[in-house]
Amino acid sequence: MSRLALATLDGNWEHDHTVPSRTLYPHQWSWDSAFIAIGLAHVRPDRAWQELGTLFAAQWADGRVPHIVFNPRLRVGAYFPGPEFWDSAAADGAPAAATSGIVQPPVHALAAWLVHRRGPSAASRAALAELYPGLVAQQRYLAQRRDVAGGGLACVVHPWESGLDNSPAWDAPMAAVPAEAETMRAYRRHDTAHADAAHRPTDLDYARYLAMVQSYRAGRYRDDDLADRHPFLVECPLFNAARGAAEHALASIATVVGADPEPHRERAARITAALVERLFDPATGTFRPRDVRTGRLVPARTVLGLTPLMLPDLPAPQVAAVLAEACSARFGLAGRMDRPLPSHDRTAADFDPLRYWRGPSWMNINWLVWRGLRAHGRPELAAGLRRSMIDLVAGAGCHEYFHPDTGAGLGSPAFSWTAALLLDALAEV
Ligand code: 9WN
Repeated sequence: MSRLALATLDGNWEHDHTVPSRTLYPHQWSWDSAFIAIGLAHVRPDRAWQELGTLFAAQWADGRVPHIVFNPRLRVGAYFPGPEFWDSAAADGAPAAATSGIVQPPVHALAAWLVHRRGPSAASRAALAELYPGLVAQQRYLAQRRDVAGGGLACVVHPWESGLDNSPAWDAPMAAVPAEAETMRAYRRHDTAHADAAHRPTDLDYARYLAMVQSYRAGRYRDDDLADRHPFLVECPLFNAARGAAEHALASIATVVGADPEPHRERAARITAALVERLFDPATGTFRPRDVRTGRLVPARTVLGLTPLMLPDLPAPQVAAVLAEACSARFGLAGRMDRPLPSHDRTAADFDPLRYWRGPSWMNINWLVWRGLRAHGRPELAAGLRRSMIDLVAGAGCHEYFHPDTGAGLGSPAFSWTAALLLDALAEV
């Protein structure tokens, strides 16, 4: 199995980065590269550092790490929306490389720390020292430019920033974004040429995705006055838990590179407190995204609500609540479980086992929860989840996502983060 994973990563290597998938996603993606680096650390450590280095070479002057770095060698139309749609060159502080203007969950500091920990050496310490200022700037950007509500949490301005594009979590806030499916007649979607359209977001979803990019792009991707002019502003539990986990990782990195870990610990504590304060609903015992435009928590109970478990300092009552939700029939976590966690509540009326982030199981989310279970001293549950992840890939291969009941592979068949995180799961007992 590790041979298949390695072959998948090697096959997706592209001169200085790894593509998530040769067909569907032929450029470099931000959080994919972090997960990929975690896996590469086991088999190709030099490449792990190069992966992160290439991504951070495209960091914007304001600290944002773009969600896509476009490969200039590819033909126009290799992915939609491509560099011409994003037009990053027209924005202040954009790098020389063409990129998107939005971000993804900041899991990179955690990745850098894990890559180093896998094989500490003079070279890994030098790599950490080189990345550290960029990782700090990434966090500063999110804290200072994206805290639209002023409560200590960063907003996502687009569902693509969450990484869980068409999660039912975004249905309510997306409904307020004016757009019509017919707009898509003017464009050519790339995803539906390579994957089953019935598994992908709909044309109406895509029309709204484009409208949100156009709104942000019209302001040259500036973040001032977002509350007055942007149609989608949501505080996401996964995105903010990743920020907190990043500060914990930065505290560890700081001790290696000779910086002060204390400010990172303080920020981590503030993020965890804000997450509990703003996104935990005591009535249902769940973490849910907050729509900043309406002030309300979204109704859907998705797997996003389990991800704060990745925070080592999550308070005991919230740990207990997340575990109760995870072990309920909604998600099915257990010491012995047939399939990993689905992306959405199995008991919900809109649970869809085939459509992208609306039901299928994904390795990265399961991996994040697995780490959380270990951090919070639940080895039995962690072992059950790990076994289910390994069995899934053993049965279906390194697919992008999986049918949550049958385990059948869906989406791209040679997907990088599935391969990378499998390597990590295999290595850590
Ligand atoms: C848009 C690359 C990316 C992942 C996301 C996943 C999907 C893109 C798309 O693919 O999003 O960014 O075209 O659907 O949702 O998490 O980073 O693998």
